[in-house]
Amino acid sequence: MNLQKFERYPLTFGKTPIDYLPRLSKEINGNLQIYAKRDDCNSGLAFGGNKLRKLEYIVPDAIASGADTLVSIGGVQSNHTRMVAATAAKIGMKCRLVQEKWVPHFDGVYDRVGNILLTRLMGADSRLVEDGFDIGIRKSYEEAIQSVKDEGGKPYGIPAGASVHKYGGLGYVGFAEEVREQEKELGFKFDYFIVCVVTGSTQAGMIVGFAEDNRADRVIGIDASGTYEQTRAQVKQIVDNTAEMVELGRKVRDDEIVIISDYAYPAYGVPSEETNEAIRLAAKTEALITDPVYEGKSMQGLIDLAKKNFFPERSKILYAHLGGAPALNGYSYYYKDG
Ligand code: 5PA
Repeated sequence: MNLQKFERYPLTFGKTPIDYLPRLSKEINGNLQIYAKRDDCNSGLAFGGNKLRKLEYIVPDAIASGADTLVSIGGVQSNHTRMVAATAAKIGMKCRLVQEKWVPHFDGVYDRVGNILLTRLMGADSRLVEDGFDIGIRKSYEEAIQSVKDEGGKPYGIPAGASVHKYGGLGYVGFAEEVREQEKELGFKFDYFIVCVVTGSTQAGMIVGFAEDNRADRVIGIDASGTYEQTRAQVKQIVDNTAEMVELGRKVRDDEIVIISDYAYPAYGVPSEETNEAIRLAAKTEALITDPVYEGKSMQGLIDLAKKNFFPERSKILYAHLGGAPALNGYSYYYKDG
């Protein structure tokens, strides 16, 4: 495998810490050891998160293209658009965003706090549109690219979640390489990895990265999209493309792609009571802050699978914490009593 041949523009601090979570482990299943890889604290740029690992491999291409404006898309409380806004500010480009009504959630300040507040603060031109949830390439996104051209600018498009971009999967191949190095220092290997999946390139990158030492099927994707078929197809497409680019040397099989769809209910961006209980438990036992859209759902999945004895006794599990906490502010009513 060859990741080194790709240019990388540093946006993160470097290796992210791996933290042991003894109180959470004991609370949910005393026979397991649960750790978190803290990609939620990976950067000083606007609270960081998983998108920066991906953007590190995309920025060199954006700069080389001669663009002056990054264009991207997400929901109103998108973490991805926050990270694109941060990247644009940091590299001195403009930023145009479309933020769609992906979530049927009606908190009065939803479009003024959390991610979108930070996005606006960093100077991005963020435009709210009414279209509903879809992880694919959208008309509104293509129109945003065109609008920059019409104004004489040079746009560089980054699709939802930086996923359906030729370099979108590379960042999380790097995550797997980093974990392998950290495992040497720790003196043990992880048996399972838990990762939230929506637009797909985070899990897809991890699958390719861990295929190198035959652990691809130990990457358990917890779907938070609520559109499992589409997400799975997108993961597969990114896996195939990324495996070829990094010269994995073999095809990743279908049965090596593991995505569990049981925790995405009631809808993308809407937490269930079980999601909220998972968020509270991680916060109360480990001060680990997860959000109602993404990490709260993968935390819920981890807790439920651990309680159901999905993992053999004494398994060591690495929960990938991908960020997203700013969105909590848009959901304050759920947590008014803790
Ligand atoms: C997101 C995505 P993928 O989209 O790569 O599958 O990652 C899922 C994910 N955790 C997991 C957090 C905190 C995330 O923000 N967020 C999107 C966004 O617009 O923010 C792309 C959907």
